[in-house]
Amino acid sequence: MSSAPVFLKGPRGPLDLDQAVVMGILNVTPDSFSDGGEFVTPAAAVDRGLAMVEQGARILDVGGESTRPGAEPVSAAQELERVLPVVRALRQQTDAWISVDTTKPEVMRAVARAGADMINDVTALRAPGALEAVQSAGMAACLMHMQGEPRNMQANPVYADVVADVVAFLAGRRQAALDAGIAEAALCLDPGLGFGKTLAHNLSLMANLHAFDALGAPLLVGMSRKSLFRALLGRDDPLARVPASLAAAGLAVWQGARIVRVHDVRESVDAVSLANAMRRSASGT
Ligand code: PT1
Repeated sequence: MSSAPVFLKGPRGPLDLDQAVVMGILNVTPDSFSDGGEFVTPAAAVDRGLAMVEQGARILDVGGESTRPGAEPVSAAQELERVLPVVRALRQQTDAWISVDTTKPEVMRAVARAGADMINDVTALRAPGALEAVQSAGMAACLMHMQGEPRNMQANPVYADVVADVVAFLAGRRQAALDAGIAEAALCLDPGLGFGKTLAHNLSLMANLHAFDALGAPLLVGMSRKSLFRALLGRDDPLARVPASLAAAGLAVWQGARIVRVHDVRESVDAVSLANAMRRSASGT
């Protein structure tokens, strides 16, 4: 018995996701929560991105607007000033996929011209014009679930049934993307760990990733260094959350996640490789 190939379709061709891959976080914001805004100049961000590719990242996720709890929005002009030079330079120097973490259609259109492969949108392409921007560029997209907005999302998150609610939301956004003419193979989905969720909500999602199989799209998850590990383990320092983040990455891939979004690429590649090997062993391949 062989299962269908898993891949993501982008403007330059497919990204093979038969084995799960690591997406490296490349923040170009001055207020990034767990890397201290170290990588703010374009040249330094590009070096950091290329280093992550050497460490085994198959996707770089370039972000010019923080979406962590409490973050304030930035203008499209500000975001483009941060992100565009980095995307342009990376495109000339690597074949790895370039994803851009943005919610703004104006940014989506500009980074498409600069060679980005994918839009990672924590608002699941809900901004007016976002679906069209991705569709017309032929880019891939990650549609993520969030309750509320970054500024207030952790105030009092409430769900009837968090797993069922998030699955239903993603099914609806996937359908909206298909209706806008985006290819089925260009979509991946993300439960949005830490985005309007209590520790119990996050754990429920992390323990039930199989519930997302029915959606018929590769799953991306991001839990790297997030405050759910402070809530669970009392780790105030984001760096002290790395061991649990690695375990969580492995457990997510074991349950079928195909992309894990991480700060610590080298270490995460090992965790993902272990889980990939265990899945191959379990399936007899
Ligand atoms: C994510 C994600 C993202 N996370 C996708 N994109 C962030 N697709 C940015 C905390 O609780 O999971 N998936 N883009 C970062 N967001 C957060 C959220 C950072 C919560 C920190 C926390 O500490």
